[in-house]
Amino acid sequence: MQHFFQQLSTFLESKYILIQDEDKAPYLTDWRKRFTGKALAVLLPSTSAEVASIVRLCAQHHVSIVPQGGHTGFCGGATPDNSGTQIILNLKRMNQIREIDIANQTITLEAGCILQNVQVKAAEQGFLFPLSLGAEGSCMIGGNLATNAGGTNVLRYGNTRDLCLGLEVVTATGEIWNGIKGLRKDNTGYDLRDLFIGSEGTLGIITAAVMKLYPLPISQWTTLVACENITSSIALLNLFQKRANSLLTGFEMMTQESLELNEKHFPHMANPLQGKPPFTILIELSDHESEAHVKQLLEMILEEAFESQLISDAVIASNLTQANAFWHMREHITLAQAEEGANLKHDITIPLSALDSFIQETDELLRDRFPGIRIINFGHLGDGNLHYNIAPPLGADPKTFNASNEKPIHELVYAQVERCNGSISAEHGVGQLKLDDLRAHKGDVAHELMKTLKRALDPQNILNPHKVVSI
Ligand code: FAD
Ligand code: 2HG
Ligand code: ZN
Repeated sequence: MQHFFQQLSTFLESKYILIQDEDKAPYLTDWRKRFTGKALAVLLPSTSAEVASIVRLCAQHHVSIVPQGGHTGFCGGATPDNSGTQIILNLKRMNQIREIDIANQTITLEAGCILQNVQVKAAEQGFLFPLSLGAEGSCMIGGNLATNAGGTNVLRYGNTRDLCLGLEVVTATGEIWNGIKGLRKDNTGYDLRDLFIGSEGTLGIITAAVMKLYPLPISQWTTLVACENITSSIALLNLFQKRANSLLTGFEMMTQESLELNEKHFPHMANPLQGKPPFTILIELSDHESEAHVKQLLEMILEEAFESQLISDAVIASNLTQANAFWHMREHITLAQAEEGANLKHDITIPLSALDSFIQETDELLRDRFPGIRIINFGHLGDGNLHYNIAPPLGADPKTFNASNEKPIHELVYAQVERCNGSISAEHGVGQLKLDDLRAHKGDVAHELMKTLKRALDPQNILNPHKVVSI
């Protein structure tokens, strides 16, 4: 590899080539501490041209590349394998905002921009950048695009894919595809942009993107409501969709069991609703007219919901601090699970019409077969996206429990997902975690087509091999 490093040092400063164990260590383990790998080196380029040179060099020396952003992904996509022969290409130094186009309502930014910084920059110009997720303080736009991240605003603004108009990508042969266009219409053949979005670093390296901006809402109102069951929660969603339409920007669900776990680890985050309701729903309305308008609308819908017995209690946040506290309660469930120890995640989507039967049946099957397990079920109900996570029985050692039960639990849950015509990955992607599950659930035709694309775009299989699909 001496020749490889010699050539590398001709275009990348040595301080951006990390080869010492202590320098590489922070890049080798994912946020969940679920995956750890080894790497030949961690490379930190700052321009698309440097990324392209690295890819060409890797292609020449048959070195495979693991693209990496904030390393907050849940499926091990950004973690290298254990061979010690792969390089990690971390994009964090590519963090420039290239342009904010006011008239076009777009922002052009580099892959290493941290999501929260983008939201702040957009807000400074009076715009909303609607992508929002718990990891926004450390995940990066390139990672968001590569995973097609979802988050809490999908109901109104769509997934990351829906927010993207153009991309710049370094291909597996080290060429730069300049697709940096802020166009809302462009029917010039195959959509290359959509091919790279959600490909988790297996088809190309995203170096920059043009993303949509929206006007900042004038007023937002947040409320927590209590529902007895999932059927009334969905009826409530439909009521809000009918009465508030595009003003509805958030509709998140938390079961009592998931909030109990939250309170155990974060006691200051107690649910303000009375009587520990089975389902707590967080609803957000955003308005461009006036504060009075949206408040009145919210109160009117809640009144109708009470009268129709869809809800039994409601607390409207009286100020921004309280609204933030409601959101923190929702977002801390993931952190509470991490505090509790290793858990089994199922990031699934189910058609809303099948959600009730899915939850009732799957809960029952799991509790029968794995007595004492805790079902930490919460998520983006407005999108039919559940984080249907399983924690071991109280007192059981998570690692021991998972070692013998992980496979049968996944099989049971995914069989139920299949029965309901759902998806085994709503927003977190596939990475290395769900490689086998994807093969089993995608269907042969779709899986073969994915392999055909991978072979065509990355014939040497150097971009994130054995993630998403194995060829
Ligand atoms: P990484 O983890 O670094 O990488 C993810 C994948 O993308 C890997 O396969 C990697 O190889 C590839 N990749 C990274 N950068 C590039 C690039 N420039 N070009 C090509 N490939 C690249 N996800 C959601 O969808 N919704 C949520 O609500 C949500 N909430 C979260 C809350 C918490 C507390 C945490 C820790 C995570 C959450 N996530 C959520 C998961 C995660 O934050 C997202 O998947 C995020 O988009 C990953 O971004 P990242 O920069 O950390 O990517
Ligand atoms: C969320 O919606 C994230 O909070 C994390 O997608 C979900 O912890 C999880 O499983
Ligand atoms: Zn989520």
